[in-house]
Amino acid sequence: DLVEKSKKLSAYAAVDDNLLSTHRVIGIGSGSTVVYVAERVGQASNKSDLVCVPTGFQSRQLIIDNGLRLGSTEEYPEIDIAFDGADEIDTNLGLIKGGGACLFQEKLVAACSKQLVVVADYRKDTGVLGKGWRKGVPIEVVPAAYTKVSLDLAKLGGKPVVRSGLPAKAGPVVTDNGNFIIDCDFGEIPPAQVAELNAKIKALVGVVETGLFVGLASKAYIGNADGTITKKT
Ligand code: DER
Repeated sequence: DLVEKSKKLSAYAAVDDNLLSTHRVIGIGSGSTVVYVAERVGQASNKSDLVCVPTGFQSRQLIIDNGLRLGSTEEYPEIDIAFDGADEIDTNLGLIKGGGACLFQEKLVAACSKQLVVVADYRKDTGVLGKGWRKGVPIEVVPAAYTKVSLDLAKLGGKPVVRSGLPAKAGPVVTDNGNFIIDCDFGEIPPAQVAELNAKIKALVGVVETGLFVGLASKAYIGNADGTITKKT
């Protein structure tokens, strides 16, 4: 279908344009679009020289399934280039991430990387964060703190909802790091206000990380329904 085609289009173009023979340590993100990134990296002629750092269990499986060497953030705190998906992308390349509940390790890999290239289908190119098809900013919280953080988020003007594991699992989603996810709807967040909101959320006791990625993405490849690609820097 058109969405799936645009995911593959963006991922292949991003890897073909940006993965250089000088790159050794590659960050691999989470979600359905990066499946094509791992596939394309797995086709690289110098794949045996590469080591790939995952952003969670699903990402780890993608690396293994594509015959790529697996590394960790502990071993490789400096990454040459990372490829990852996004839920929403604004005009400043600010992102909402975390739809797949992998945002902590995604932000850790992004912070370790010299450059982060985002790959996405056209539904993500919202221009302003908070307009997307998923509701809210994903926030990873320590389970013991989730009710306290929910109260604090409401005071910040948000509408917090703990992400349920249903139908797969009764009770909250538990992340690869053993934490909960709160999706908090703040409505539309103008690009100029994303950094401030991120800082306020991050300062709350019990918050591990937010799905607001500010100043981390260096490029974005958007696959369009008509088969073209929009490149943003
Ligand atoms: O959780 C994330 O941030 C992932 O990157 C995810 O949101 C991207 O989703 P998709 O590539 O499956 O659309």
